[in-house]
Amino acid sequence: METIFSENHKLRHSQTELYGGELVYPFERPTRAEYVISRVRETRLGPVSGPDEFGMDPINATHAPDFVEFLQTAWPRWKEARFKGEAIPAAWPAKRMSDKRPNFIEGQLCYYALCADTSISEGTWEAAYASAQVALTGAERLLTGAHGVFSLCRPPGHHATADMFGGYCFLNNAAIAAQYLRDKGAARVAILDIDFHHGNGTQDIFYDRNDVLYVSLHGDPMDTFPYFLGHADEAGAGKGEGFNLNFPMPPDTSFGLWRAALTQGLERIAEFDADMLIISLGVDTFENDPISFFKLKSDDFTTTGKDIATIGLPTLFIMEGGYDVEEIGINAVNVLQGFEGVG
Ligand code: Q9C
Ligand code: ZN
Repeated sequence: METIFSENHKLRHSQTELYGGELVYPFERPTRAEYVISRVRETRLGPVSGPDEFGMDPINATHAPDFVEFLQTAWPRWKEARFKGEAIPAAWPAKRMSDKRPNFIEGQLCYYALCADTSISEGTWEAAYASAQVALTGAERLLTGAHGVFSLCRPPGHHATADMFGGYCFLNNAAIAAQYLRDKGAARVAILDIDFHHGNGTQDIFYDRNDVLYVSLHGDPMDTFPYFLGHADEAGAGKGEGFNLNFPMPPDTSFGLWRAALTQGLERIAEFDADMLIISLGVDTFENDPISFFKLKSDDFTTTGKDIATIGLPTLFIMEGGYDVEEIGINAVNVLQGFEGVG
């Protein structure tokens, strides 16, 4: 399987994450992508290519142009305002407040943030842009006949909505890729999100549509981030009703329960008759992940890839979460090798 990868991921090197009342070194750090690309090379998964250039149009097809312009300019504007640290949002248009967009950069930062865990820092836009191009290049490979391709995106994307960043995400790589496939002629695209966290951004972007099916397996939002979306009764709206399917699961969920949800999700995708499948590939379901509470073991990721292969769709794997430990490389590549029938 071919891997698409950009060294520009390194331009995202924020030093601060607000976590448990402290400013810590972010869990979403450059070594994550290095663990994964090292494992891709070590296992000789296949060729590694840089991204092609698709420009801004496919980004603006999914995201609000004012939000994209904000992301592009946020860091220089923050510096101009002479704040000492990285740009961390700390106010919200909370219950019964105004939704008017403020003028000052700090106000706009809060306006476009979904939470306070994700600092904007130097190079963030450039890395997010490159990550989206990596996803688009993977999508293009499917259109030209690839059966499986791996877009090693960093930063991740599935928490980003059309007009909000957060949860370590800025541009929604999977959504951008899905929209691109639709615009280039795929009639129906399915997104299966197996990251530990619910992909609130992806769900929100496609919630009222019946041409993109969103299926997610994740930690119950009653117990974990993103807390305010991802419940089982969120089924889609309008003509999108029935095209959103959530499987929230409790703390300590092990592979047996998780795989039963996977099987049901894959059945729904087969019934949907998708032309192409996008996997939001988070490996933070791993038992030793530092911020998550599922109990998958490394071999379970191979089984997951095999299960995904059974529905026989051209599949684009897009990297999402998975933190701290070297096993994120092993686990991500296990899914890909399982899919290819190697593991
Ligand atoms: N204690 C992805 O996996 N952290 N993002 C919130 C709550 C948010 C994870 C902290 C974790 C976001 C792509
Ligand atoms: Zn995650």
